[in-house]
Amino acid sequence: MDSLTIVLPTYNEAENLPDMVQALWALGLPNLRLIVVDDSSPDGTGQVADLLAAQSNGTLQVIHRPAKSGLGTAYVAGFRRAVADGATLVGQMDVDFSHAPADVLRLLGEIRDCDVAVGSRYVPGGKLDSRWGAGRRLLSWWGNVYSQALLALRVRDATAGFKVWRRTTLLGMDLGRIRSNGYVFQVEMAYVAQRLGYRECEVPIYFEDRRIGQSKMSTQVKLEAAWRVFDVWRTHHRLTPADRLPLPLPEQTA
Ligand SMILES: Nc1nc2c(ncn2[C@@H]2O[C@H](COP(=O)(O)OP(=O)(O)OP(=O)(O)O)[C@@H](O)[C@H]2O)c(=O)[nH]1
Ligand SMILES: [Mg+2]
Repeated sequence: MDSLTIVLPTYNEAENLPDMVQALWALGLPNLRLIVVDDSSPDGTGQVADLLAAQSNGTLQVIHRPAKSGLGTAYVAGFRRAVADGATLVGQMDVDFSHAPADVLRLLGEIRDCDVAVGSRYVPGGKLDSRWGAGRRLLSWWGNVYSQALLALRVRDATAGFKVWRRTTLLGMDLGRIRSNGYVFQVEMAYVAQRLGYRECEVPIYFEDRRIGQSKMSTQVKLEAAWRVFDVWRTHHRLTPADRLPLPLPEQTA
């Protein structure tokens, strides 16, 4: 039976985290574990996470990092821990309710036939919150078109951050290859998975604007991210399935 560990990166999500954890526990998944990766959030998210861990019977653990160090390295740290702890499936999602907890079940339905299941805003049935202004929509759309054109990405939602990975995919990809830390992290993971020949399946999702808390998004951040996509191409465009990291023998049947 599969065991799912969801990695939850947090920076100033003290108001969202308890509700998100409750909503995930309420899914009733038998082997669900959670890993919160908090970067010493000034709003005390780390302490909130510790309290949740104390009530979790060991099913929630917290990685505390000393300073804000970016989404990408937070996920890599969480993924490594989840794999080391034996998770067969590893999830990633935002804690601000942009990703609906119930959609975890839909991603789990899809992962049976794929190596990574991707919650996608840009496949038929997927949708962006109507509260997103024209400027942000345009940037998101442009970031996608640009990434797809440069990298010939098959996934429609290049910057998707709601995914379920097979542990064998993460092991074969070799997380040590991943260089990006901000929004380009999602693009880099999608590109490396594609170059290595992993099957990526997209599930349409509705992406809601963050419920509580301040947006940390700025136009400058997105423009810079789009520029860094070129670096992703430069670093990985020669990868082929032969470059997968060989799996240790017991993993080959996992
Ligand atoms: N540990 C850690 N988590 C982060 C960092 N930056 C963002 N996060 C978390 O990553 C998830 C996605 O970040 P968001 O800030 O929601 O990104 P966004 O959805 O593009 O932007 P807004 O929702 O408008 O702020 C959230 O759970 C954040 O709390 C970081 O540097 N370190
Ligand atoms: Mg958000």
